[in-house]
Amino acid sequence: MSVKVGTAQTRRAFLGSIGAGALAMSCRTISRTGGRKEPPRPPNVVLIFMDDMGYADIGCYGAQGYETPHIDRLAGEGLKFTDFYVSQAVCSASRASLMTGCYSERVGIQGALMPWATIGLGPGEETIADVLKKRGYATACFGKWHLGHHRPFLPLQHGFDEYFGLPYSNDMWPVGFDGRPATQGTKAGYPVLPLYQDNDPVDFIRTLEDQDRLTGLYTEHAVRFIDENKDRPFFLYLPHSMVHIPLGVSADFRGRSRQGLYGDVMMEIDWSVGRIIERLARHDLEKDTLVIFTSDNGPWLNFGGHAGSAGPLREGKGTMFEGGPRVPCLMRWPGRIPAGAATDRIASTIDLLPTIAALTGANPPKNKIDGVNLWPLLEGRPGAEPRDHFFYYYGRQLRAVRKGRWKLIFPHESQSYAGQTPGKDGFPGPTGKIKTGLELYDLVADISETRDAAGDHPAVVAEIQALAETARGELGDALTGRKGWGVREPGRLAPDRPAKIAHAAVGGAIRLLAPPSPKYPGKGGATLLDGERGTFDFHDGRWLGFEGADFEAVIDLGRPAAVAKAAVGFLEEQTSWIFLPVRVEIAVSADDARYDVVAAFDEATVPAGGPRVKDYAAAIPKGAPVRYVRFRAKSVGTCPSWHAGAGGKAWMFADEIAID
Ligand SMILES: [Ca+2]
Ligand SMILES: [Ca+2]
Repeated sequence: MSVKVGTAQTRRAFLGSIGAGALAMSCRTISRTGGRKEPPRPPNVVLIFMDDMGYADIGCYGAQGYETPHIDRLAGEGLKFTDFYVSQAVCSASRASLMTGCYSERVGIQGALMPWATIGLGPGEETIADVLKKRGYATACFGKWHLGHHRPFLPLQHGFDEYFGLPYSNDMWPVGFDGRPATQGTKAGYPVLPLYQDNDPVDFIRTLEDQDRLTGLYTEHAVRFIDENKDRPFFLYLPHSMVHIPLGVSADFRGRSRQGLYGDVMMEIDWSVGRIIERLARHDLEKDTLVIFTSDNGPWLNFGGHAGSAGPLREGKGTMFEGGPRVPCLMRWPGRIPAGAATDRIASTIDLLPTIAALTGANPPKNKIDGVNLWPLLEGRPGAEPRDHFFYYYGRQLRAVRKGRWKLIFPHESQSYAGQTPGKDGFPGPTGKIKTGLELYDLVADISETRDAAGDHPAVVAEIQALAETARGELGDALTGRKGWGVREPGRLAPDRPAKIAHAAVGGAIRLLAPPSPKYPGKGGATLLDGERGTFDFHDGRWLGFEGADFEAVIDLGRPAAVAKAAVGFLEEQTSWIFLPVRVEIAVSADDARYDVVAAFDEATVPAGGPRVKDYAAAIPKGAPVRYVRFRAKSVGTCPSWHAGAGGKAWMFADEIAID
């Protein structure tokens, strides 16, 4: 604590002690702030991040049917970007880039992490919060994180002092689109949606009424945090769960807009922005605070009236046409960013970290990043163009590159909303597919990407192709089969034991009493004797999954042998309805007829945190030679009463049997 306060005081003391010579040297700084003294402390940063909000969902970007006066005020008193991009038009990839200043390829986070994901943002990655915390900032995240929900990946392990919110998307819950508990399909298999405080779940979002509270809850935390930290530099990251479906809004705003529930939710978000601006003003912090407002990707258009609008832009979320990655962005810092300004220069969320680091005097990350410092653009320096190109990745595919006004799209297959009838009342409609060729669009003359101009501008195509090659070499590209040399691994949860194991029965004969579920068949019984142990990821092909059923396997060593030890491993991942056996029994035999039980383990089924693997090992008493070893495991059968899936079929996952 004292370090943080001390940093601010040190800087203030330094500014107070500079002499005439130093003042002369810093006249450039003073002149661009209109004669005002430099702020007495590095600026606070408030970063408000929407979920699935489209390009045309704010008043000043053309929203219809509701007003957003507080958000528009950020534009009136700051800078409006018309050509601002997220790295990918999907939640986790987009957030990985926002937090690290990197294309998501570089940090190994793709798509939207599911509740059973065992990966997350790598421990070696430095986030905006990390760099600001080292600079002495108080840091907080209130809202949707979605960069890994296991403890090593949560905000407190990535530079934040405080966290409150959902660890992933608000639709990753066992509730149907009608708001009733889901009894079948993918949703039935989701765990109950937890609400975290710091590192632990403190509540659950079980109903649509619970969703109605989220915007208000996040806002109250944000306002309290500003109050508590008004005397020191702070970084407030407010990634709203809205306006991602299922939409939720408080009673104060329900029915207020002329655009249905979506408009109501946007009005509540606008209220929230107003509360934050008011709080900054109350503490006289407006001129000490950079406020940034943007979105993680464009609208999820097949949700119809429950989705936003991309306005003139083509397509939406999940595509790399402009409606997917191009989002509104407003930045306000009175006295430093000219009021009422607009820019059509290219900029991206990946540029926020280096920009903020430069503004605050924080050290940039040790690892290579992709972002550039946008400050020359923010302060309105004539001709500033800190970024002249942008790579549009989706998944591991480099789908397009923008250079200046031109966007070259590479041949790929994409999700498409065009020509589909959207759903309504919170239910999704279908999505289609579209195949593109090599297509060139002039985004200045043709913002909707309607006229392929590749044939008219071969030199532009060639120039952007060459640029694309640099990205493919460094960051990879699945469309051209390239692996990048500059990519880093995400963080992975891994069992605390070697992945490979040598033992006497590798490649041996095994008989299963009943086959595993066809959903998790591995390579059949051979999976249990291949010398490889399962990871924490039950999708890794190394586990045999048994649904609501017991397990029995018999190993035949081929001839009587001296056996000292026999063991078998099981996985537990309760959020995915996978439990340890309630009883494991290991028995040996010389003739496959008469078995002697050498060990039995009873396991109490109790609530447990993240995934774990447990090996059940028996020491075999010296005596008669052993040819057969039998493993029996009794399943808990159904999820216990305290579990979110109470009464549903429980899973049991077995892997490597080791014989020594
Ligand atoms: Ca999103
Ligand atoms: Ca194995």
